[in-house]
Amino acid sequence: MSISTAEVIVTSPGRNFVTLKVVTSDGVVGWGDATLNGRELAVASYLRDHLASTLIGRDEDRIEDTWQYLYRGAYWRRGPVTMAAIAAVDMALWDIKAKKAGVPLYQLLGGASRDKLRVYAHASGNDYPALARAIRGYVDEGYTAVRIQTGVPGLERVYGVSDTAEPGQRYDYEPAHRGADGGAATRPEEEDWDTPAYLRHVPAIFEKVREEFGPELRLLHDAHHRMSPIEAARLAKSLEPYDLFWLEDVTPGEDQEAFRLVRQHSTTPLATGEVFNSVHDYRTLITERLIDYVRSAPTHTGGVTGMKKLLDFAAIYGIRSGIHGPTDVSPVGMAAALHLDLAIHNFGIQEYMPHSELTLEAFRTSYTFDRGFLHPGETPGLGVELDEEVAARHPYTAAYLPVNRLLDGTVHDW
Ligand code: EZ4
Ligand code: CO
Repeated sequence: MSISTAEVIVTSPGRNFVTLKVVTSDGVVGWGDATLNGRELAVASYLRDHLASTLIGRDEDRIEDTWQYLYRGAYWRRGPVTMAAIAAVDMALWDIKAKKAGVPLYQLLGGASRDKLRVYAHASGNDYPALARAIRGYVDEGYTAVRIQTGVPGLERVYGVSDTAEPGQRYDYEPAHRGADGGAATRPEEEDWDTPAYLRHVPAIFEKVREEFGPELRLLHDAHHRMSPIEAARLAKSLEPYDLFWLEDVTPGEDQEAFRLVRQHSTTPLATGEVFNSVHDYRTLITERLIDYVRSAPTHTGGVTGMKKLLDFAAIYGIRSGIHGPTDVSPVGMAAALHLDLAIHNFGIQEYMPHSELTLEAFRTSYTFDRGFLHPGETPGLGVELDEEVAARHPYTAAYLPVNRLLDGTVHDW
């Protein structure tokens, strides 16, 4: 048997997604996610214009060979666009293989290593009362781990804080913005940033959260790449009394050696890697044990095959998974993450930002959520199918992540 067609579907049911549909000569359909937030069409072109024709006639069962063909064979290696494109092909082939075997994908990855997957939710608020309401809502729903993002006095809009922090609307945080009236954006919006104000404010918020919610709730925080190494060290140290599950992206990840300084000063567990796209991006971080959790997602790291290489490498050093699960990873990419999470031994936690109703009308999922835990489900394959009619009703609408500036106008990391 062989691959007959490989079609790219770009759709915007609530937000933009790039999906690959692979069909075999005997009619088995496989789905892959290649969504790269704000750069969707670059990946769609890579898939359509450069990969699709090379897939036709290939044996769909040769997943590792196809991965190496696309990775080594392109000569130009790595990078977010390339690795998202490879990810979509890889996921689709794993989906097909598991459907043909009649088993959920996690069975082909070694079977379940646990019964359910602990997830963390996103709680945010511009001020403490709004944040506390959001946290309370999650605790009441059974969540055992919550990411805390707070507004900072003097800054109008801060990363990770929902514009609609009312109870019941707290899933609305979405960093990519369309243009006026929900139409196509022509350029990114801009946000402002002040590191000293942030460093003063965040520990005070965590102190209140610990006081109100007690010692057991797992607390996480995403610093989103904004600190210099010494500022990052100060933040990690100042949060130590509040016993974080992890502190994420304290400093831009491409400077791996910078984490040595943070590590020397603090025992706060560190997570990084959502913008990485291969195991090589982590080499120093992992071999020197400078982090505790790898944050890559299958969608951005060469699919199930790319992630398995990374997760196994991390496991040797006792480093665990904390797979990126924002709404800009499609339900197909989310399912790939959940099957890996269930199968690997070094699972840590899974990020969970539920998709909007509109997104879930287009992507029919079989993963399930119960009181703070997810399970990928028992449907053969990944367990997600795209309804192409719904997809066709929601055409691509340009949307971009914001650009960040310091208060004097200097461009800063977002
Ligand atoms: O900014 O997914 O941990 N989660 C994050 C996300 C990322 C977006 C970028 O597309 O940092 O909110
Ligand atoms: Co993050």
